[in-house]
Amino acid sequence: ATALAVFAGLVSGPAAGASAQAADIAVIPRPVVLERPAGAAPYVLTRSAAIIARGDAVAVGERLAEQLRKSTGFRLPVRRSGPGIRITVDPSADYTVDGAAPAPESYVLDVDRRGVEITARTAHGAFNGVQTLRQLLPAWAESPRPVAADWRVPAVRIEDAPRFVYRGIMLDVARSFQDVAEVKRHIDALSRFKMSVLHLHLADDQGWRIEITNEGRAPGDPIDYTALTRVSGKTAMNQQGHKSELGRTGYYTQAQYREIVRYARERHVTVVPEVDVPGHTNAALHAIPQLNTDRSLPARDPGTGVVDWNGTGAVGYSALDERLDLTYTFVSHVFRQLAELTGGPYVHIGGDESHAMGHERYVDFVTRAVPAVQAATGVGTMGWTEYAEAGLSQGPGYWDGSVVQYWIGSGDWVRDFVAKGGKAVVSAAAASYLDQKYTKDTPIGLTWACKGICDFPEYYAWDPTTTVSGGIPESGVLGVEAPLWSETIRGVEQAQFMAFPRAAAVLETGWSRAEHKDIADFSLRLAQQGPRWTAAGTNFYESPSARWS
Ligand code: TNX
Repeated sequence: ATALAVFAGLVSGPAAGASAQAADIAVIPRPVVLERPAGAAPYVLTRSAAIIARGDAVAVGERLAEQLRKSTGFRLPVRRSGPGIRITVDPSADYTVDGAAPAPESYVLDVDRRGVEITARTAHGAFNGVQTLRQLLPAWAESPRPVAADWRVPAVRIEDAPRFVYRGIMLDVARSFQDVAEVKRHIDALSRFKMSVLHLHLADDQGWRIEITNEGRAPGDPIDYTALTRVSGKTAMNQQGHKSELGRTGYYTQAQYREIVRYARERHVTVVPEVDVPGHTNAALHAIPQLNTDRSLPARDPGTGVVDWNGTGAVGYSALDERLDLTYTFVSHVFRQLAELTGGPYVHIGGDESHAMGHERYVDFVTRAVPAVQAATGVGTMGWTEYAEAGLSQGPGYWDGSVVQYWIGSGDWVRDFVAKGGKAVVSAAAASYLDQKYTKDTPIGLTWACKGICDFPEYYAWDPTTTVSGGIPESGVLGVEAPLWSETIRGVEQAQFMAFPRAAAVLETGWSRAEHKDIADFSLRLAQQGPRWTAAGTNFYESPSARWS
């Protein structure tokens, strides 16, 4: 609380002025409405406190209890009635968010001396309210071990709803593997900031990370899918040109992958699995001989267990053969299993940087592969910018559930894609890539996207409707994402160092209203995340752009 006094005089409100957040309340992402009733006393959580929940609120209450039992050492039973922290999920709950009808993920949170009240129409809304409550408690609330603290929650009224449903973070576990426990730590640390999508980049040139079985193979399909992980689960990025250690090898069994999906779902995070095709496919090509023809581009020998990489970011050298029927058999089988394992609304087919193929061959591939994947999975497809360049000839039905993920390139194609009914997820490399160095002195990371300083202010100062050149309408934006590529990044602590604080900036961009975004206000709120990350054991970069408390 000492640092709070220092900042109290410095709080500069957002453009809206009147609703500036008080310095001792520092919620990220910034809620739509936050009011402090004058003179109201705080709620104090004590040893005898309980969490009150029924029906769909019980699971949300149990999640909160799990964390607070660890940090407070209190028993915190989840009960059906009584005083304490009350969580209500009711599809017809009567409340408004800044005067508007409640959107699906919305919630209201009231705190006064008598207790805490979180009300939402959906469990996801209540979960969001709980993430806000965690940030109203002292930082020690994030501790994995009991701490003696003054567990007070300031009296407040919050009304909140997200601007976009898709607020994503991508982990590249292909270049360097992260195991189930590491992925769970990412889900924990990121869902605190209301991340709603975890995009897993599961296969690339350097490795294949998800078990695919031969079950349900199409008649006559000669491929042994188990070779994907048996061979390419043992390869990873090498360190050429970098100080990084060797990339980590490994893969998820289907049971482990299901465990990730279950863990994510419990925290209202949707998993979007990506297998990158037709480029970035060296790992598949060298595991499956039948995919190699004179038109596929070279499968490299992993030899030492690492795949060569020239250190400058060589990509786009590998490709599936777009003329081969078996290519589509392969793609359909892989994505059908992935969709079944995931149960989410999208599969991501990658589609980036198929440089060696040339445009025409690439368009032929996408034109045939996308409908095949949609038919095999029954869910929507996502692809990187380039896939918009090929999708233009697709027929009826194609655009429903089709999402383009903008990372770089021409805005024209993306705008056209959206105009036809597709949606965009915006993750412009220069404003959201978590693998880029913060400064030239950052010991890990790449530098190609983000020249000079690539710190949280740069990753905060953008809007998904204007970042794509020419602009896209708000209704065409599904949301935002911050991808964490791992050519140079090893394991969860290094990943957290690159993600925080920048991921918090991108997730606020996905959640908060554009007119409420204010870098001075954000920097003050961000500074107060420092002790929370420290208490939680989450690594972060102490950016000189914030005055860490
Ligand atoms: C470009 S972004 C890539 C990735 C690399 C990344 C490194 C995109 C769709 N493709 O293959 O990992 O740059 O920053």
